[in-house]
Amino acid sequence: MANVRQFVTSALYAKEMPTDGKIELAFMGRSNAGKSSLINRLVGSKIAHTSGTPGRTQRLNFFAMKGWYIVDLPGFGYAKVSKAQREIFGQAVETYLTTRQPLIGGILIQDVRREPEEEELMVKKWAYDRNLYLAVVASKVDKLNQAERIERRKRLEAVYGTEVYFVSNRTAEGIAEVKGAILGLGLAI
Ligand SMILES: Nc1nc2c(ncn2[C@@H]2O[C@H](COP(=O)(O)OP(=O)(O)OP(=O)(O)O)[C@@H](O)[C@H]2O)c(=O)[nH]1
Ligand SMILES: [Mg+2]
Repeated sequence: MANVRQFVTSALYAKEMPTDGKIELAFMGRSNAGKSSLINRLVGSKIAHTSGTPGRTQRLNFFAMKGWYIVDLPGFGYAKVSKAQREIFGQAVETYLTTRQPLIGGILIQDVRREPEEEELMVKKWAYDRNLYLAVVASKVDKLNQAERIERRKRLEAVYGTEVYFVSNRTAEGIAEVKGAILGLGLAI
């Protein structure tokens, strides 16, 4: 199949987004959480730009999978871009998440060392309210030792009230499980 596992387009407004109606899964999370890195790991090649500078992804980036799209969203909670700019993409993301028809759910990525904050809990509420799929992924587990992982898993699963996938985009630990969850939706990568 042509154009699979490739960047397709970046968009802010619905009129710039794909019109073929194929299913979309949104990758969401705080800036620098590792959204783009996770996409690259799942796909097995560097299709999404990653950066040590938070706020790198400032538009909704669409990547074609086999019959569906990964949508890499701008990270929330990023303070260094201008307020006006933040409002523009914040509004665009909100409109996308609340109105987009092909969107079946999201992957919420957070740094395993952080506590979930208001935005993460809002994502959970969004999925619940819209009756959409949500998988929670804790990234950067390579930064923790075994005892810390056990403690963080307990904590994060209690806060989210659901299983949390523990991954390292550096070592690829846990990536197969996230891939399995996506495959379980009938979506092939
Ligand atoms: N050690 C470690 N570093 C990671 C991991 N995942 C991402 N990083 C690093 O964290 C930084 C941010 O990763 P990105 O994937 O660009 O994060 P993002 O969520 O897409 O960020 P924005 O596009 O700014 O919203 C980069 O320097 C990555 O190399 C991980 O699992 N382990
Ligand atoms: Mg990114």
